[in-house]
Amino acid sequence: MRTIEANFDGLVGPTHNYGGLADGNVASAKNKGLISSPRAGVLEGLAKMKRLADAGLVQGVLPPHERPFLPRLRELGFSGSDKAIWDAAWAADPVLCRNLTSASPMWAANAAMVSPSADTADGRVHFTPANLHSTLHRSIEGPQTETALKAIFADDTHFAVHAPLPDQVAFSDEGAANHVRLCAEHGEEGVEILVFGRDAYEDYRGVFPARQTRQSCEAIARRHGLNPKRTVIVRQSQRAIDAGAFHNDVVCVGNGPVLFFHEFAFEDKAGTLAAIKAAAEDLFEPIFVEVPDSEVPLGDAITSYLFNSQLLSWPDYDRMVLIAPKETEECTSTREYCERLVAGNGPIGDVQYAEVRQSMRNGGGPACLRLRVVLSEEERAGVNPKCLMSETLYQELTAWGEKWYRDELGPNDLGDPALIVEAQGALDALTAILGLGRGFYPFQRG
Ligand code: SUG
Repeated sequence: MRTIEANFDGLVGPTHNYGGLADGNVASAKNKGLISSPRAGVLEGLAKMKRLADAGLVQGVLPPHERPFLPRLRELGFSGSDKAIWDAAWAADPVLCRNLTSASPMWAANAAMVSPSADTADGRVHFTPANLHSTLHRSIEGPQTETALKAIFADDTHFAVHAPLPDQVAFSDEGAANHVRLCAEHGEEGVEILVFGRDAYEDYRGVFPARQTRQSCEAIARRHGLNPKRTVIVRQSQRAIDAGAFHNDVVCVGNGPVLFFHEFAFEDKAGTLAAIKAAAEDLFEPIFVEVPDSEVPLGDAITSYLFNSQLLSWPDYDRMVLIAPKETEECTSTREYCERLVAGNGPIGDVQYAEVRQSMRNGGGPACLRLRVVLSEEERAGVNPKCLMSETLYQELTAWGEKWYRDELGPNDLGDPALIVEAQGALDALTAILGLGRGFYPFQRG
């Protein structure tokens, strides 16, 4: 039976904007206040999904969340109609309102940590939705992500969708962005690498926050039933975090036996590589593709997002393909590095550039937009088929985005209550397209 790696991409939401909300994310800070184009954003995302589906890869869709998130305002004491709540909240606390309007669930790599069935004690695919405790605008994502995963991976003979970790700073968790799985073949037992930025019990001092704790990684490994012998929990380098690598996937990506990473990705590089080798013993020989700082300075890696690429086993091709953002092509050091990379005889044979500029301006590259889920054929048959990309779904979602999404959204447009009506209309229509069931979103439950 063939086991594949599916990519589930977060659909860019109707309120996509540049809020400057993510501390430690250089692009988010730099582009704060720019005019966004939600329509261009959703179409770019769909084009990327279509490209992978057309190549024969399994591609899924994760729905955007309800934004602005009025249930939080109700919890915080605002009452009345949606418009009354929004008008009052916008007048009283526009910063809070902006935080509740971010389309950040599009970055599906932060939706959850996922362990394939080949790695787990009970032989099911395990998901832990991320609590995203570190940022106000993302800390509201976990419960809706859990609902979405349960709607898409509903069959509990194959799938275990956990609740997010406790919403507490010690268990701060950012999902698969800090997780790499190496293996010989997707369906075989692999090595799971969980990367944290700080220990919850230390007095962490950095230029920027370290979003993932060691304790959250340990808890996820336990609840997913991972084999301790095949699990590596390592520290991201503070140097990388301080330079703006707010997730490990800004400096590292893996696929199959290949780990592609920047020289300064890990706090203890030698120890990390030795631990991975030891964990892979008897399974496969890891292939380390290390990018030296002398060839790609850390700053270039972060602005170009070279590592925030999708490293993919490509149908009918014996080398891997790296889907990198256009910005990697536009940066001299990374473009030249990629040219040398594919000209060599290493495991990566092709670099293709994808235009995801709307997302990139918020610090989200091709790898941020996708959640990887390894699925056997049987497991795949248990996935909600309406969420899997096809020519028909692509056409439907394109028409849907063109109908409902604004071409432009500026910082002050977020105060417009008409945006609530539009966003809810769009999500109502989407619920039907993706077969998620009425009542999927809080606003549909009344
Ligand atoms: O959490 N940006 C996201 C980007 C997430 C990228 N994900 C991965 N690396 N996997 C974040 O920093 C910016 C939102 C704003 O400023 O409007 C934001 O949340």
